[in-house]
Amino acid sequence: MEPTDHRSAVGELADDLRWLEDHCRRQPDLAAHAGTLRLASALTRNVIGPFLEGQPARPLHVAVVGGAGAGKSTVVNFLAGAVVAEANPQAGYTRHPTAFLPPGPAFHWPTYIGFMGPLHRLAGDKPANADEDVYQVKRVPGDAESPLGDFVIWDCPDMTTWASAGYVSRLLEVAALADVVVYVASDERYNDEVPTQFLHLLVKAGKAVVVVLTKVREADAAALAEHFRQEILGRLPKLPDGTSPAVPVLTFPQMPHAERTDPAGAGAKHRVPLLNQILTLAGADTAARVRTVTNATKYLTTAGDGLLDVARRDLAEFDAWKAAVAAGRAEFEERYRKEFLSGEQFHRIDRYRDELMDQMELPGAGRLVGGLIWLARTPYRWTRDYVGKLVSRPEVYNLPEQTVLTAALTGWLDRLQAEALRRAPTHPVWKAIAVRFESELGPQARERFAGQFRDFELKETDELERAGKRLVDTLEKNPALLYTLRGGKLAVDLAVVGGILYLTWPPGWSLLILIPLGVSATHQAAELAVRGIVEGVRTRVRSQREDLVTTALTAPLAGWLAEWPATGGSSIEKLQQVLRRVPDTIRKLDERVRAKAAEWAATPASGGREPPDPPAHQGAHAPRSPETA
Ligand SMILES: Nc1nc2c(ncn2[C@@H]2O[C@H](COP(=O)(O)OP(=O)(O)O)[C@@H](O)[C@H]2O)c(=O)[nH]1
Ligand SMILES: [Mg+2]
Repeated sequence: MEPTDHRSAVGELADDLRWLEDHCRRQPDLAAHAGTLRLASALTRNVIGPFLEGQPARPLHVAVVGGAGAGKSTVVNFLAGAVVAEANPQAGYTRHPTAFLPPGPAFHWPTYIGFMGPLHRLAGDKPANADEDVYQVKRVPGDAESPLGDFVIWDCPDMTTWASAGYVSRLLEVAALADVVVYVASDERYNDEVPTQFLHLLVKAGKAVVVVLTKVREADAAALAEHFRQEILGRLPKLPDGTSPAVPVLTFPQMPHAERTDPAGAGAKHRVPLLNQILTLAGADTAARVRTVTNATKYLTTAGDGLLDVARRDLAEFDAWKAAVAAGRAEFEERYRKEFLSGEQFHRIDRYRDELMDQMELPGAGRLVGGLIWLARTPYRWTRDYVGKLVSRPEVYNLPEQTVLTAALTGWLDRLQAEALRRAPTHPVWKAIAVRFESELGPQARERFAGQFRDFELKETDELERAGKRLVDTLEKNPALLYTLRGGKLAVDLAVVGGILYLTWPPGWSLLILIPLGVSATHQAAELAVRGIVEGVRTRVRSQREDLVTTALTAPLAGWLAEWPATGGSSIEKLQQVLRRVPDTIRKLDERVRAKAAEWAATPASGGREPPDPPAHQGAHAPRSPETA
């Protein structure tokens, strides 16, 4: 990859995952999966992109997340050491994320293109409940040296449902960005399903997570923390090395108002352990950032397959459509065979048969002998025609070919439409087909078929003509064979007559019966031979016609129908593209991140942070520096 190739790769991957996310959002039962995809695309644009672009490690980001009313804003205030976030009893009050920058000199806010995706930085101040795709940046007031001096602290919207495209997406955007996540759960709702799923997702995505259980009665603290470890964290999948992910669990007690609103003073005894945990977890800046980025690519690499599951499932529906098209085609061909081909006599061939029989008759002088023999066959001819009329069944009325083909096409399309309608509620691929069937697919298919049919008609006439001609031409172009046959027939006739005369000598009245019988028998034999040849031709023509229907009509139409849902900028076309492209891009970015991480490791690491200031409050827990923890 060229030095700047990562930009297009990052943009492409983030866009592909975003597209897949939107695609999933259209299927309500895939809301959680859409969330996973959102996290993946946000990791790409907010973590991998800036890292490859050479953004410095500072500032690190700590995101405070959790269910409604869990105490997130309260925890944000404890991290900041001042009341900066609006703690509000109203659930779902915070609708967009707010970043709190530490006091002191402004630091470099990431300027990477695509950073935070669709979220715009809000200019000016807005209440936290403004429900827009924005984030706010505020500064922690005061100029005290804060222990989290190089962290941006994010207060996030609640995690209550996967189904909201709005604030869940904003939350995921920030969660992806975070180097450390503080997951807040209150004593009364610590095992709510959706926030727990969210916690699991964050841990699986390799985020450094600290859990804070709030509003816990002092007496229950240890037991609750243990219970949480067992029940909530215990359900997490093990790491590849067989250990469980290390997620520290802290408890915040029910705090009186005075403590809650004075985190650096009266509340410091609760604050310090939390700060310690975060500093411990984060470690040095560069190390923290490298871990955030490498965990992000690791997650994308291992979760990539799962992320694309939906795309694969959709393509499986597409395959089901193709199968329905193929089944319809088979039915079409079967119907053509049954309703037309089996009953079709190709009468044009009979004309060639008569021509062939005529050719067997002798020309010139031979015609006199032939005429006499013909005369002798008169009773046979009459009897044959009479019996023929008696035994021949009236010809079955065969439907015209075009009628059969048109009906078969209607059957094929009706069957497909019924299938699309039946499956429309189960999957968007079918729904899209069903919606566009009446107005687009049906008319377009008929139009194509009509065009193909004209072509088919020309070819079939041509084929029939050629088969018949070949029959007659064989004799016409081969005079030796023709004369042998003619002479042969005459010779047999004469031999039969001679034989009868010899056997019945002296001639009597019986000859009048025996000679016509004899020459009729030879003629009948000749006619049977010709008929056999002609029937062979008829069979060949029939199978040629069957092939022609396949190559000129059903195969091209089936091909077109099968691909129809994947054309015209449809989602299937895009799905195929995404499925091809995403694993490839993830691999490229992974390589690039590894290389860059190795570069960072080679340069002297920036040092650890100062431990938090000892709290003014008496009896507080002694702060631990990250190095000694
Ligand atoms: N009594 C008491 N109330 C708390 C405590 N922590 C949070 N609260 C209240 O719980 C409500 C929700 O807290 P908040 O931090 O806004 O939660 P968020 O919705 O997760 O941001 C607010 O009214 C807080 O004042 C606590 O320790 N004790
Ligand atoms: Mg809040």
